[in-house]
Amino acid sequence: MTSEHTSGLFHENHLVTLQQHIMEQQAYHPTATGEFSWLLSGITQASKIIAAKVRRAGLQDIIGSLGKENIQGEDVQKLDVFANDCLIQSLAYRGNVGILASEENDEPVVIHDSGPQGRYAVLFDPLDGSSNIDVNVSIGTIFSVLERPSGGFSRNDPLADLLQPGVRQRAAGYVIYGPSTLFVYTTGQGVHFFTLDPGTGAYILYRERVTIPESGDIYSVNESNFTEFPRAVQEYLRHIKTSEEPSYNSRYVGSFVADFHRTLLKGGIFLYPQTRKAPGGKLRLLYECNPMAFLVEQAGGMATDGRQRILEIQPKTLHERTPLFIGSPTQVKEAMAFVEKDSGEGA
Ligand code: P6P
Repeated sequence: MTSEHTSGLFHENHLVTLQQHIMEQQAYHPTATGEFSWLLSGITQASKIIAAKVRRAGLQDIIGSLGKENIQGEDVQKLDVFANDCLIQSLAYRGNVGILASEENDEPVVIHDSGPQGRYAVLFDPLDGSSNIDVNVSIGTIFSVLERPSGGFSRNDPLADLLQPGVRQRAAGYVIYGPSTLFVYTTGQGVHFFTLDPGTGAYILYRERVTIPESGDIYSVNESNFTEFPRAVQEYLRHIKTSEEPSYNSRYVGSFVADFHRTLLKGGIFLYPQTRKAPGGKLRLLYECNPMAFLVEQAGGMATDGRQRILEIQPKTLHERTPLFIGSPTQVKEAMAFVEKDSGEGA
């Protein structure tokens, strides 16, 4: 059957589910037997349950706050807790996940502290952008997969197994709960998009080896923090606001997964620099910035804290934050040039 006879949902004339695609990826990881695909199917299973809940949020008492704060000092939404429980339940019984770490849990959750069952660690933000839930704006789940350096044999120090630089990630991705539910992932062999087919409950390949435009005309930043940004960032923003070639557009959803996804598709730059309120930046290194940095580099883009690759930062604590400049190489390099120039002058 030639391609013009297919609905476009068919990849090289056959429909590819996420499971098939992950199994194909196994070929690149000879050491990872089917267990890697089994682990990722734990994430997709949880995402389908979360997606169904998010879609019905207005019909059930699942919108709004639980009236308590998480370690980040943020108001915990009911759907945050639901999503967190889903991911922990789905991943705890994969038989190869030793440690889980979540934005919603102060400490890591140790599932298997020894043996091959403990081979992988999964870190996640279960429902990023949850403050947007009650205004029906896209939100998402972000995940990062590490292999425990001890090969699953814990040194009774789960944190040591988690505090690895982003270059060590085995897989990363996100689910965006928007007009459609998309699963985006990489295992180091490119970035791939899958759409959840509500009719069958299957994730179907939608785009393979997605690349970010080399340059883009959209910048994405919370402008209300302008006066709190470092001088170099203010200079950079003044520069792009007066730029005519390209003439920039501003887009800011306030949901990292949505802002990142648009940047990946249309190019440009997303930045969350340090501010007075967040002197180390707001976004978390291990389960927000590292996964997105892995994805954007796999798509040909860049991610830095203004000075160094995000993926090379050696984490010191589980919930640490970092300033973030991420997107098309042209825009990220230009932003870094302003930061470097400023530090040169400041030196
Ligand atoms: P601000 C959502 O709370 C979040 O963690 C990210 O999803 C988002 O990019 C950021 O915070 C928005 O922060 O300070 O602009 O509201």
